[in-house]
Amino acid sequence: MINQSKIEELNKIAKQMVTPGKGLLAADESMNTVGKRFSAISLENTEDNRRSFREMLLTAPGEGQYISGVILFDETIKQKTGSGKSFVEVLKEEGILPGIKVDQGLVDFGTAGEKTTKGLEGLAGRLSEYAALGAKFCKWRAVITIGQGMPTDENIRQNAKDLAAYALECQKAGLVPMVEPEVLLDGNHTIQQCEVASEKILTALFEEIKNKAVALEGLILKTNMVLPGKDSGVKVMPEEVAEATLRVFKKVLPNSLAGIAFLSGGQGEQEATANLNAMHLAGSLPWPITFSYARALQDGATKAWQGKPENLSVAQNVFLHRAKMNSLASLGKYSTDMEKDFNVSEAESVSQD
Ligand code: 5MM
Repeated sequence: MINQSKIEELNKIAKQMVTPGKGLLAADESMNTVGKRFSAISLENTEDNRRSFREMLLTAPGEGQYISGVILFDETIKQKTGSGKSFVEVLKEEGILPGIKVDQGLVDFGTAGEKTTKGLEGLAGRLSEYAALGAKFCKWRAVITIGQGMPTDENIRQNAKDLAAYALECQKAGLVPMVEPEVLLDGNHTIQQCEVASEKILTALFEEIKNKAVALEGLILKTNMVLPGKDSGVKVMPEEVAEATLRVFKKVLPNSLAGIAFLSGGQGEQEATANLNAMHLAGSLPWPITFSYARALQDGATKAWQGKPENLSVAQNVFLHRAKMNSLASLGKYSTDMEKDFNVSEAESVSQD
């Protein structure tokens, strides 16, 4: 059981994470995932290139207007800018909360391709280390696969139990847990199948959260929007995505949950923005809802950057534009016309040699 004064502190941080008009940047890619992003721009996956990449994202001037928190990776929370300032310090100066991914990646569950997430072993020790480094919140991602006979009830239950166990450990350590169950976009499933899978995992997750007496006021849910599979060939309008997603949330989520932040999951940048915007046009909601994107905030900036110092300021402008569009979407004030105001030709004139 978490005591009341700790719950109040957690609630303060959680509220700050979902401040109206702000959202989160997920910059917690593990080594392999950064490697994939870098191979798209033909950049070697070295420690220094990863540091420069994070520096490009974390030092964009004024990003604290749009970004409330950044999820860092173990290596990144210990790194410094080229001029020697720690990334944690850089974020604090912008009024941004430093967060940290504390799961240790996916492992096989059964033989059909389902996964669970490892990282509970030694978690308490890692949490106190991260808290000492300045982290204020944590993230743990579990993935749910839709396919032949999947997701299984066993996989849903195990992921829900692990997420709840992680969340309780975080709260004991004074860190706000962000629980991230992600129903993957991969596959040719329908939007209805995604809705069913999303409802199942969220139902199980909030049952386990209740069983463990995790304080809802100090908890952030990071999850997927309800969408058809990316190989289904079906395109749905933002209104339909919002309707299906909010139907699940209203059915399953307790009102006292501190907030919700979406992952982008492989949606295009503008698609993720438009879908978030639509959530805010569908009437008032009991929870603040915002973004916690990785790819949908980073892709354009990464392409503009190409790993070249001479592209830094253009790349940061691309990033700031995307952050601003999502900030507006988190208030229901975005329209696609706003994309035209951005000087794309400047972003395209970067050196790619
Ligand atoms: C940054 O990507 C995170 C996963 O990284 P690894 O697979 O390398 O561990 C991921 O948890 C991320 O925070 C969310 O999935 C959101 O990212 P997207 O790109 O889906 O918005």
